Amino acid sequence: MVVSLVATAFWAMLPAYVPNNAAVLAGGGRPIDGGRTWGGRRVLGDGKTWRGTAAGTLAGTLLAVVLNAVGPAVSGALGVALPTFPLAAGFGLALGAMLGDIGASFVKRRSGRERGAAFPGLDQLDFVVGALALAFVAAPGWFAATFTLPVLAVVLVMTPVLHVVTNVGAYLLGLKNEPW
Ligand code: CTP
Ligand code: K
Ligand code: MG
Repeated sequence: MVVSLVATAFWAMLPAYVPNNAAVLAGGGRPIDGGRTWGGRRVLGDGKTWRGTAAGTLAGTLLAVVLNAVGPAVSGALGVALPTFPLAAGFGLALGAMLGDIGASFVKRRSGRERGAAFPGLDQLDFVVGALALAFVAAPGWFAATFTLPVLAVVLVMTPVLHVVTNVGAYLLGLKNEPW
């Protein structure tokens, strides 16, 4: 029961977990805000780029396609009926994760935090909220069937833990400038 819930939650969120990491690897180039400021501060900052956003969205969407291909084998091995992703769901999770992160940067700049500054709580959940919201809009039937209340509860507890672990890992590997 618990194994099934955790496996389902993790699998369903994988297309939302990968985009931010892909953006770290692929990011750079022209910032989305084009250097513009609002109220004396950058609208988003140099950490939100077109290339990182496109790469992250593509990576998450492609991952959903790959998960669909290997899903039956993994489901069989675990004895858990893992969800499959309609294209709209994979795309919604991936783009939503990126948009949630971008929205958080907007909030951080408005509250005076420079690029890279930590905002505990927001940093760990911004992309989850964005991913779930856009998946709900893009594929409502799939969303309702997949994210039952117990699965949602696991997602909200598990994601911050995974986020901290992957970001500390990426920092130790020299891929990220800050461990958050
Ligand atoms: N990145 C990107 N485009 C995005 C998101 C991330 O290019 N939409 C890349 C940037 O190189 C960024 C790095 O991934 O510096 C780390 O992402 P993140 O921690 O989200 O950005 P920060 O640089 O910390 O900026 P912010 O304070 O705005 O979150
Ligand atoms: K972030
Ligand atoms: Mg950061």
